[in-house]
Amino acid sequence: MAFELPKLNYAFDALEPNIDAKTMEIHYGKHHNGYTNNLNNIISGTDNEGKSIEDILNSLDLENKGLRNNGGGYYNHNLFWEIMGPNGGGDPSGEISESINSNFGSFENFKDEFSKAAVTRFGSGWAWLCAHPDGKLEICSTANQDNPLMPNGCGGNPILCLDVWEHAYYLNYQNRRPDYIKAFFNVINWEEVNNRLTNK
Ligand code: MN3
Repeated sequence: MAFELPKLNYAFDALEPNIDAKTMEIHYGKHHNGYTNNLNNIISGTDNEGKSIEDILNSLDLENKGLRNNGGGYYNHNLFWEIMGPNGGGDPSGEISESINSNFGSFENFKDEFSKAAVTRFGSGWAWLCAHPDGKLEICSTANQDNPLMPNGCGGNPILCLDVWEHAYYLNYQNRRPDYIKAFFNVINWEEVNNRLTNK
């Protein structure tokens, strides 16, 4: 069973003006679709065929650059689309709110630390929020399409991510990555982040 490009739960223009429709169309339809097709071609006929994407990434040989880049690209964008939405933004509520407050002191502190991880990732990559089994939340960032599930990652369960590749923002924000990061907070679907934290 091959991996499929997941259906978007909202229209390309649903995240305007924070993320523009053209960027969404190209990012989802070209970039994510490309990672999906490449991943399927790479695992076809190998031991990885039929495994979950999480299992593939957990047991990844980092020297396998094709699988690393495309398997990561497939997983990362799946999560990215899900944790955003047209009715997003605002302050988190429920368990995620309590967990953010106890791990980072306040939502404002969390925003500062997450934004810093996203701004300071040099070149292409991602910023992450991961939940560890002991209740600890951890912010990390990864290069290219690497992610926390890989053997070189911070581990834990990724519950929030932000794509800081230029393809994610350049049409609308050009070199202004900090403005894009600020806008991202207007479209975070905290309900979905909360579901991931509580494994619903
Ligand atoms: Mn991307």
